[in-house]
Amino acid sequence: MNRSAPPRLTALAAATLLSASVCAHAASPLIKINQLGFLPASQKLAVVNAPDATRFAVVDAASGKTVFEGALGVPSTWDASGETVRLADFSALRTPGSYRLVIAGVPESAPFPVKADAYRELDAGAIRAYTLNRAGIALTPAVAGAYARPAGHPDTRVEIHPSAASAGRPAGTVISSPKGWYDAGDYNKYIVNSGISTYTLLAAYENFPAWFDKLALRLPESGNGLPDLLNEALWNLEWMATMQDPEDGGVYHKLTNKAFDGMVMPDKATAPRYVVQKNTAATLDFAATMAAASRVLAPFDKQNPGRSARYLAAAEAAWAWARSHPQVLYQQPADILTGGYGDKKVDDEFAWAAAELLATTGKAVYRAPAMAMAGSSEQTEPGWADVHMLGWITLTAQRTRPGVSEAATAAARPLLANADKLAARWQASPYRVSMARRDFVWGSNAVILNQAMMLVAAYRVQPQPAYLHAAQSALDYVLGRNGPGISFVTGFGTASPQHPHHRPSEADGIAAPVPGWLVGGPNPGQQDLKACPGPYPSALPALSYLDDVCSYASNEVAINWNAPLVYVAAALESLVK
Ligand SMILES: [Ca+2]
Ligand SMILES: [Ca+2]
Repeated sequence: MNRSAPPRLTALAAATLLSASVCAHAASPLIKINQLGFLPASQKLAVVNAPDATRFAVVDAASGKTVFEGALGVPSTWDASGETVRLADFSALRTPGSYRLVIAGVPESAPFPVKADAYRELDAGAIRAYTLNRAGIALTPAVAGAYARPAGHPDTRVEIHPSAASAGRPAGTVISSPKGWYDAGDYNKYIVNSGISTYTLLAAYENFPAWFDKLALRLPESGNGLPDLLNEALWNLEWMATMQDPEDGGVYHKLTNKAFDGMVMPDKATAPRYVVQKNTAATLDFAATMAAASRVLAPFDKQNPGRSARYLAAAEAAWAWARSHPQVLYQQPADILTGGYGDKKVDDEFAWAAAELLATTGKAVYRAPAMAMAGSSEQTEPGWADVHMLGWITLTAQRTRPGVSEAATAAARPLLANADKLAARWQASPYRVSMARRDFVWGSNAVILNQAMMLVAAYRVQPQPAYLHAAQSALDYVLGRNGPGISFVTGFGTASPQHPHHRPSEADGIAAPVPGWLVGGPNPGQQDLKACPGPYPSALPALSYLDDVCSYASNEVAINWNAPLVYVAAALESLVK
């Protein structure tokens, strides 16, 4: 995934790509629809790339009998894909069943369901993708089925890299730092990206506990008294806790090889491992995540007495280190060639960490820094390098906790303004998606799902139907209502990625990729052209996607991309009534 500074396509660059593009999307279906279907009460939209068609029908998939008919919307051209499309709206169809969308002169859609719990297996699969990406554990057939594999990367003997040396831990000191998730298609573990990913899973539980309490995941820990989502989050939290220097509270940036492993299974990758430079962003992301974990895990303290307090103490020690080292920016050492995750701006990390610490402790000292970024924002969604909006989610959701209300009120204003902006863009879009053309960046599928997460957070403050509809559209988008017309989640939907840039998927000898992963998605930056001999099918932003293992810029997987998928699927299951 993209671990350098997040690129943003300029309008000029996008226009250039648009004019230079060729029409090469003949393989896309003409009816584009969420392949996993809809909840009975969902808004139900499909995009039809047949400008001359005027009517559509929904038929029972088995009998062919028409159950709904309607007029298509007015034709409109989506600049991101160059297609002129019409919308089919069959939201009024609420009867559970299996259906097809039928339009004269156009190949009909694959069958799709309308049913309760339409996204249950998806949500479970998206969480289990983390399980299958765990470091330091053998995955048994009982847990992993066909994807069982030996343990890799025990990380019980990890060296302090010279960039991380301190008086108490000089270079070459060996520490133990086991567990955690592999970050993406590679086998390294990065605190910055673990922060937003783990927080998002914790927030999913904190915001929708009833859904996750009944979502069984067949984990090694299942049945231990914790909800399975929290069991999965703990696998990474326990690793993160080892990344803090006990001497001073600072947090190492990453646990890494010197260079990326080859395309081999985890147990075949045995290069030496290092922890690298403590810095402000990693330490604050750690503080925020541990403060959230302390709060979310507090009701389950009996299962591991003292854990909640330990995590809070770790968070406060990290905060103190960052306050006394406010501008230590990550510098990739010359001999380290793995993902950078360098972040030049840390005011957002300060705001987020303060927000989590305020929500957990209620201490007045965190209030002003928690409110420091409660103004308007050009950014419409969080990402690993820009995390202040995560604080808005926590502050507004935890507004009744002691000491939080003032900061929650301050955060609600920009949260709602942001949702209004996204909803307006969604309403105006020919595809009915909240993305702007500039959002087709590395990991664009997570951009739209993080927008949906912000829409959901706003909906929980002020239940405007448009916020929820726009969030539904984001899920529809990644599950099929998109330029290529595929579900971007491995193993889910009638057509989905077969060749993600993911070492286990490539090396395991199983034809189907490891399931439950959201791939990065369309990215006209095409930063992997040198690695990809096969050309992309199109340069147009929404069609610039290549289902090839070479395509780390459009077809990699990553823990921070799956997290909003977990959140949004749970939110829709919980809120669409
Ligand atoms: Ca930042
Ligand atoms: Ca495979």
